[in-house]
Amino acid sequence: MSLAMWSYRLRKTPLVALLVPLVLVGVLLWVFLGNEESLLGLDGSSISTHKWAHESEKTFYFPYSHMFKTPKYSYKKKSNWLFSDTVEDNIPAGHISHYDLNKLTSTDKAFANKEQVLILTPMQTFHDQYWDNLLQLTYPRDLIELGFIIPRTATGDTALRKLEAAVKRTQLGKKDQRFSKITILRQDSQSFDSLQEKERHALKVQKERRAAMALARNELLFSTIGPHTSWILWLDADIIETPPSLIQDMTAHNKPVLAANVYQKYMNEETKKIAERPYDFNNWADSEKALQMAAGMADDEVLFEGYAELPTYRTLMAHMYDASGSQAAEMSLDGVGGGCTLVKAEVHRDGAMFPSFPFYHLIETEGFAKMARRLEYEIFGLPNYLVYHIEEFN
Ligand SMILES: Nc1nc2c(ncn2[C@@H]2O[C@H](COP(=O)(O)OP(=O)(O)O)[C@@H](O)[C@H]2O)c(=O)[nH]1
Ligand SMILES: [Mg+2]
Repeated sequence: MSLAMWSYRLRKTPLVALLVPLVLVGVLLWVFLGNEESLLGLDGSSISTHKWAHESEKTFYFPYSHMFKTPKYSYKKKSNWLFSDTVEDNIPAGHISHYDLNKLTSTDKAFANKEQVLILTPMQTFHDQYWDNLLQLTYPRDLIELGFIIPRTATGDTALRKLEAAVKRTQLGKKDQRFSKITILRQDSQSFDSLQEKERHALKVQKERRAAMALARNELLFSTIGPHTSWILWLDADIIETPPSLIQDMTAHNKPVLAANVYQKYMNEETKKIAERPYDFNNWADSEKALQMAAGMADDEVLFEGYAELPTYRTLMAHMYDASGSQAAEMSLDGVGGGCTLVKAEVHRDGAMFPSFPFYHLIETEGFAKMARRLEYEIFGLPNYLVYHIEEFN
């Protein structure tokens, strides 16, 4: 049909002349773009019936099209399919990830099931022995992610420099010896620069210091936990000796929260020999007396453990060590420390965090234990399974 003819028809019957091409365009759009499903699975359908993006992809393209080379998915509708192959908002491969949390396990066979472990360490000081101990763990490193949070202080700067050097050495080494991922955060919240052991443990600074530690732990946890994380191992930067099979041993107990017994090796000045003493008193089982003390406290008061001026009569795991007993012996706990404590990721995922405020008169790791209990998770400790805190000379 010539152009003159079209303009004649258009004048005579404008409606038909306009409708024909419009219907044609409509049909073409329907053929090529019909049946688009949500790529992000946000269309309200159940996750179990949800199709993976590539399964529901119905893209038409001509063989000479550049579309063969471009990534599969786009947030943008491909309405410009005919004249332009370039889609501005391309999504790189792997950009959309689906995780079925029902299939994420944390079991007594963590190693066999290839369960991923996230080791989290708030770090004020970097100790070579901490890193060496980490490297001697026998759980496969491709199943281990590491996360650190370092205070914004002068000691933190030094720790960061040393940590980065250690990370570089390990991650540039043999490929199969590398950790699967390492995250280093600088702390956003307040920190206490280089308090000496005595000052640090003085009762009057506890509430502030432990509140700051709680914030640091939360920042670290919520920035690093992933949808693939099965377990979280809280391991303080001054834990310098653990059994090589630490992760296998602790996961084998299959407990929601499980604390190892933190001891300290020190030089006994009298015998001139290395001796051992209990270190972490935050792993405890409640007592009637402590519950009564808490009941009589003002809302914002916190009950701390391990202070003579506040006798709680709680059962301290640190004092329950029996050298002749089984390493696998368990005891039920109500409070935990963060020295070496294994947590099923679902406990944190369900919302158990480290309160920086008095929670049932408890704070930080002990408050976390209380919160986990309120979420109906059980908490255990291993009185005969020892890990060692560094000896501090101050
Ligand atoms: N991010 C961060 N970590 C800290 C801070 N203070 C201590 N830490 C780390 O937190 C953990 C526990 O602290 P620490 O002072 O050893 O407590 P203690 O063992 O209970 O006396 C250790 O790994 C420290 O290196 C801080 O202000 N910020
Ligand atoms: Mg310590």
